[in-house]
This record gives sequence, structure tokens and C-alpha cells, in this order.
Amino acid sequence: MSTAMKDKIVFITGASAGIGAATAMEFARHGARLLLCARRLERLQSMEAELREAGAADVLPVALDVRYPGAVERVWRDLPEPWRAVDVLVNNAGLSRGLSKFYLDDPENWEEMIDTNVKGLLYVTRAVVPGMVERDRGHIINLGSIAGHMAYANGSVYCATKAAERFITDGLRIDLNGSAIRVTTVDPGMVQTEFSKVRFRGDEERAAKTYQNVEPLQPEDIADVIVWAATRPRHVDIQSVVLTPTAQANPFVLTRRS
Ligand code: NDP
Ligand code: 8X3
Repeated sequence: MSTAMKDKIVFITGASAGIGAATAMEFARHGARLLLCARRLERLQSMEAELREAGAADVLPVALDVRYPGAVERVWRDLPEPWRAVDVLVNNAGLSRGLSKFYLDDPENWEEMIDTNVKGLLYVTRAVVPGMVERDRGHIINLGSIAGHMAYANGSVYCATKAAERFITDGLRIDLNGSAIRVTTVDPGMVQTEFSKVRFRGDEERAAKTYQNVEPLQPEDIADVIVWAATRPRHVDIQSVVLTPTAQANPFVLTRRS
């Protein structure tokens, strides 16, 4: 196993479930120090012992709702100084709400997706990146989606947030060109997490149908790619990785077992 992450500070947003939690575990195995945020602090706290046992050099769980710029600033300002020297930022916090024609949908759904997936990513990046520039060291890894590559029926706003993520990632890489800082987007297809349960507001039956008769990606598959990108030699910037289940060619071409 690579030692590139030993004692490095890795800041993961949305670490209380799914891809974020799996990524925390994979970085723990590589001996990183983990700064973990989500709204559900108790979930983060319940993960701490296992992460330390797996090899994390340190773990700091922090309650944060990335939708609020004041909260992001406050959390950042109140962090113990050594934790602000972030080596890897994983902007993972995100969600979708509903699956319907946007012109018939409740604007609150659009706002929650835009505020979390786009503005939250911007607020956290704005807090962390100036220090990376000062140190001339760092890596920002953003969670995109195949939904950011092509729109699908009833998903306009979610797809638009992930298209925005893609362009923000590309723009950030350009803004940082000339520094040693790397910028990556990891764009998965269907991953089995709490994503569908959140999308359908707790409707477990509807959420389960998303993954019926198909072998979806698991959060560990995405964590594997994120840690791989972070552990390449410093002169190598993995700009983007798109990964789907083998059964999925794009957001609407998916073969389910009969
Ligand atoms: P989960 O619902 O399993 O996890 C989402 C995580 O984001 C949770 O830890 C949640 O924590 C956190 N989160 C949500 N809103 C906020 C907020 N306002 N502030 C802080 N944290 C927040 O979903 P996934 O693991 O699947 O999703 C992770 C990322 O991957 C998202 O950006 C998603 O768009 C993307 N993605 C997912 C795919 C999939 O098929 N599952 C495919 C492609 C991309 P808490 O509720 O405790 O705040
Ligand atoms: C989540 C994957 O295609 O269900 O980004 O929207 S998809």
C-alpha cells in the first residue's frame, strides 16, 4: 500500500454515509488524518473508533451544513490551526430531491440541490484553497456524476448541478495552473448508497427499485478511485474519471437482469 497519504490531512464533506463514509475508510487504511463533516454529527462520531482501528492517524468529526456560508466560515475559523493545512479536499456532500418535470416541481427541491451541490462546494473550496495556494500543495477532488454529462428525463436540476460541478472543476484547475495543486472530478453512474432514499424522501420501496436486478457500483468502488487519484505522483493530475456499473452505458441505457 502506498504511504503517500500517511499523516496527510484529508477533509471530506458528506462523510456520514455512502461514498463519503467509504472514502473516509479508504483514506484511514492509508494512515491519513481525517477531517470529516456532515450534518449528522452523531453518525460521524460513531465511525471514529473504526476509522482509527483501520489506521487513521487522527479523526476530527465536525457538524457542518455546507449550504450556509456563515457556517462554513465559522467551522473553518474555529478549527485547530494544524487541521487547516488540508492536503486533500473531497467535495462529496450532495443530494438529489425528487424525480419530476422541474416546471411542476416545488422550487424548494431545486434550491436544496443547487445550495448543496453547487454553492456548498463553492463555499468549502473558497475556505480551503487559499491555504493550499500559500503552501503550494494540495488536491481538490469533487464528486460529479454521469448526470453532469447528459440530462435525463425528470432530472434537469440535479443534472444541471452536476454539469456546474464539472465546469467549476475545470475552471478551478485553470485558475490554479502554475501551482502544484491538482484538481480532479470523479463522475460515477449508479452507486448503491442512501442517495435514492434521500431523493425519494425516505420511500424505501421506491429507492430499492433503483437497484433492482442490476449490480450497481458500491461506495467502496468510488472510494478506491478517489484514493487512487490522490496517490498518483505529484506531477500527475487525474483530471476526470467516469465510472459506471458494467450494466450501465449512460444515464438511460441500463440493462436489468430479467
Ligand atoms: P448519500 O446520501 O449516501 O450521502 C450523502 C452525504 O452527503 C451524506 O453524508 C450527507 O450527510 C451529506 N450531505 C448532504 N447534504 C449535506 C449538507 N447540506 N451539508 C453537509 N453534508 C451534506 O449519497 P452518496 O454517497 O451517493 O452521494 C455522495 C455524492 O456522490 C453526492 O455529491 C452525489 O451527488 C454523488 N453521486 C452519487 C451517485 C449515486 O448513484 N449514489 C452517482 C454519482 C454521483 P448528512 O445528511 O449527515 O448531512
Ligand atoms: C447520481 C447518478 O444517474 O442516478 O448522480 O443521477 S444518477
